[in-house]
Amino acid sequence: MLQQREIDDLCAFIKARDGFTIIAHMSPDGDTLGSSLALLWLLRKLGKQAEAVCADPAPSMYAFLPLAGEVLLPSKAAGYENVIAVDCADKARLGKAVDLFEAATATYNIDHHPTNDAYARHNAVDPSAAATGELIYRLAQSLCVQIEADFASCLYAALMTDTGNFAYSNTTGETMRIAGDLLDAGADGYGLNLRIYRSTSLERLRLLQLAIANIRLYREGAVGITSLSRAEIEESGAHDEDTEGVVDCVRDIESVEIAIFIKENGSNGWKISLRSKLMADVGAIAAQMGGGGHARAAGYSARGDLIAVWADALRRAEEALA
Ligand SMILES: [Mn+2]
Repeated sequence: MLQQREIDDLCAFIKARDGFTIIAHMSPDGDTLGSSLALLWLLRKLGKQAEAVCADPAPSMYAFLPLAGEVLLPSKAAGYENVIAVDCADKARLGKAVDLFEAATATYNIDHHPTNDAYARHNAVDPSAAATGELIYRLAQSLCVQIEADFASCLYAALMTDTGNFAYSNTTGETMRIAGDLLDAGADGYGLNLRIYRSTSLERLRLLQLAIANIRLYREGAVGITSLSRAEIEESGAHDEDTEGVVDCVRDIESVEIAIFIKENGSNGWKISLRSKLMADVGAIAAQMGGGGHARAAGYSARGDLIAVWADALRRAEEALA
């Protein structure tokens, strides 16, 4: 857990300055968006000038989050002198927003990824936190800001998505205590659950149907792999973001310890998502391949034909099980 002194340093940084550009990571998820929007709300509550920036547009499932309409593409950003990166494990995760980071006079890195390489001038990194949202919550507490419903919903979404709806092994008592406080402050927990977890299109189900048909099991079912080509994604009529969750489908198979989903990105480019259930460290596999993540959830990119990428991922998974 982050020392209170480290949270106090972050408070002092914010109090002493004005003009903040918050940067969420590329291909944004619920934690980076919810945490960035909550931080934007917090800074404005303190009377500070602030903006939130992301290299990629937010997926439509997060468009209903309070302040979500204010997330700017890097080209539209004012670029304030103080930059705070949120939930970004390394500089590359800033994507095109990296120019704003490089141009800043002061930089802060608030994150919870164990692979974080402390790339900013100031770093507040806590791998024991289930979500970066937990750190933003502690920041609000330390700044003595009375939290309101909008802030609470953004942070609840951050915690909810990084813990798989408060179900993954990273969910701690602290996570639940914070979530409880957020509900008391007016977070729309049920509404967020409906929108994020219980809402799907028929096209997405058709996409899952294709992904499920492609599943192959190895090592007495301990390794499960599937893939989706561009053609299959297009055939289903689903959006690219609908591939989120495919890897979890594979992991849910009873015998599977390591689940792998290989998605075609562009010409001969593949994005590999990894999950493990109990023992295997898939973060280590991703790190070998220049990717990142945690022991239970990680990812990397690869080039080449599908057969080679598949065989390589299988070999690494087998090694991780050994
Ligand atoms: Mn996160």
